[in-house]
Amino acid sequence: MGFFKKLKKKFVKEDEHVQEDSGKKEDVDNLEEDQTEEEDQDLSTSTEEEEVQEDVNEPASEVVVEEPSKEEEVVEPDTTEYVQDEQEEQEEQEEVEEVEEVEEKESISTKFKKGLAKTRNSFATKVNDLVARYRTVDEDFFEELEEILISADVGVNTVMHLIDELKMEVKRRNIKDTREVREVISEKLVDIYYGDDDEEIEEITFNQDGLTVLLFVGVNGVGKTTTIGKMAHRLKQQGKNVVMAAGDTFRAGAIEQLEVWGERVGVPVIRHSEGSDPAAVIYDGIQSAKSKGADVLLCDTAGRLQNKVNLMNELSKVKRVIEREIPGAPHESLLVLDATTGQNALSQAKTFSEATNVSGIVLTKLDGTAKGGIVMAIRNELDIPVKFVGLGEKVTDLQSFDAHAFVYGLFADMLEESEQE
Ligand SMILES: Nc1nc2c(ncn2[C@@H]2O[C@H](COP(=O)(O)OP(=O)(O)OP(=O)(O)O)[C@@H](O)[C@H]2O)c(=O)[nH]1
Ligand SMILES: [Mg+2]
Repeated sequence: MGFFKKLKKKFVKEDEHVQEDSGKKEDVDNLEEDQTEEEDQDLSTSTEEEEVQEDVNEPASEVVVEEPSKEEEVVEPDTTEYVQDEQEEQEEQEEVEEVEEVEEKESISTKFKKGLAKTRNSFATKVNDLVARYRTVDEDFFEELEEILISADVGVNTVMHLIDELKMEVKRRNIKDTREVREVISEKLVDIYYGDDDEEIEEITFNQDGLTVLLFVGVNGVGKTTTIGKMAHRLKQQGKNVVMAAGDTFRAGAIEQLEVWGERVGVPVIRHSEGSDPAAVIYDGIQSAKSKGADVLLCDTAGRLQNKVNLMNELSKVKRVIEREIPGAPHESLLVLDATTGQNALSQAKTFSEATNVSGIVLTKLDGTAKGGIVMAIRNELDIPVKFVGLGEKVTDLQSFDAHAFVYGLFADMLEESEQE
């Protein structure tokens, strides 16, 4: 099967695919029916979550949504009845998760397609134009393709590798028509992204017994605080109990900014006053999260201090405090990079890696650039996984990175067009 067909099957005809794939079409249907019935009878559970979601989507709304999770925390009768309840709840939860997973899959393709519109428009236009001008695949064709890929920020080394692979594949399959090359490009991009790794989406490594601490680092303005807000929402949707710590005590207004996010997504924020020691804030954050029995602590940090050395020293100190309080923490040090800064993002990654041992990257503002190819460059030249991408400013615009969805986002128009051919 051609690669476009595969992507189409996965993303365009996602509905059928998801159901076929899981082999549980009926289960899912039944479950949806069950849920509607439940919703009719009992408006207090899932409907409440939907309302929360709606509020969250409207930044202007001032509704603070802390209550539902608190109520859940408080219920702890130690009777056998409770054990049964818990079992039932767990089963229900599993069912709900299954449905949510389906919904999540459905939205991923739309999210990536929307978020990558700028890159797709520029990249696809150029590729289509190239294909129109060259009927046959030759050396000049590859040279121009190379330029297009470099202008999309794919990164010189990655482009070289990609072009070599393409040439081999074209020869192997004896492809003469340039139109067919588009499909091979999409396939090779995914291959090169994953390399020898399994095609697995890398997400957060959670602490299996106790509090998971996620540290967010990156230069000023890249989107750390915004990402933390989005992440808090995401984790809450997954049923996790989240706390945030306002570790940026340097920039004026930084603490308040995180508090606004806290209110918006209904998550408590641990803060000190401006100018205080960030390591002390994070320490308090850990104590507070532990005493609340929270699952995840999200730590914001400053993007700029008096100078770079100070910033790196401060981050190292914060990290040491976290390590001392919880062995094995931070469970992730996520470096936030702004996709619109292009190749400069690579040098930022090198600097931060020295101070904090970056475990993954969050690439923000992919929606704001026509050079989304930077994802490929980061993955290939840094060998650090891109775990999440920011595809917009809304609370729901943080997505876990999936190379197939990414390539689908880049080639969506061509895929749809190829259906008509
Ligand atoms: N379009 C778009 N904008 C984003 C995204 N992520 C963040 N932003 C915007 O980027 C700007 C900066 O975001 P912040 O979260 O304040 O960045 P920061 O890294 O915390 O900055 P400092 O606190 O100054 O270090 C805000 O206007 C955000 O709305 C994204 O994925 N897409
Ligand atoms: Mg910030």
